[in-house]
Amino acid sequence: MLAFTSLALAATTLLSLASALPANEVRSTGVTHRVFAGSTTANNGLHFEPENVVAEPGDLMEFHFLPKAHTFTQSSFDKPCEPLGGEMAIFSGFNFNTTAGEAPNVFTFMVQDRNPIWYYCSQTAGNHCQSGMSGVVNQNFASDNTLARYKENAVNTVTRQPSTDPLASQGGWKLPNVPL
Ligand SMILES: *[C@@H]1O[C@H](CO)[C@@H](O)[C@H](O)[C@H]1NC(C)=O
Ligand SMILES: [Cu+2]
Repeated sequence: MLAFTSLALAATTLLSLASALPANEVRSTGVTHRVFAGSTTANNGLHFEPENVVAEPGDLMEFHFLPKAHTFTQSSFDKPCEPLGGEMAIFSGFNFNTTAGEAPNVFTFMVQDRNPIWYYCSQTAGNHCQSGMSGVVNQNFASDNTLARYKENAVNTVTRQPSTDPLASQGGWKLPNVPL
């Protein structure tokens, strides 16, 4: 019993040590990829632009939101329009609504590795995800998992939200939208 207790203690210590470490171990490259959510030209505005980005670990992805209310919501390839489970899934929340021009804040996260990051807009008014409002960072171009297929598979899905709170965001930062 004593051994068990000290093991449990050790595990707790390790856990608290791990959470004390800086969350981000990837070194910044200083490169920022800007993506516009809700283009006014392509696909009647239901579009991320550019929607297929290749990024290095340490690059920033910076989302600029156009009218009216869009989100960045991470998903798997296999389940379009459904949020990726777990605490590491990236979600902007509906914090970037705007009636004209770009929202005053951007949503930014740092790319951690070269694995694909699939994402969609979780706006259900107008079924943005089913209409093709989705994108990918670091698609594996050797695989059949293409963005075109993701969009095809999205058509007959039902959009799910990562949280019952539409403003809950995780995995990124809400930062002021600074002009270039
Ligand atoms: C943005 O609009 C969505 C509905 O599209 C709403 O749920 C959300 O609360 C709005 N966000 C803010 C910050 O008002
Ligand atoms: Cu949208």
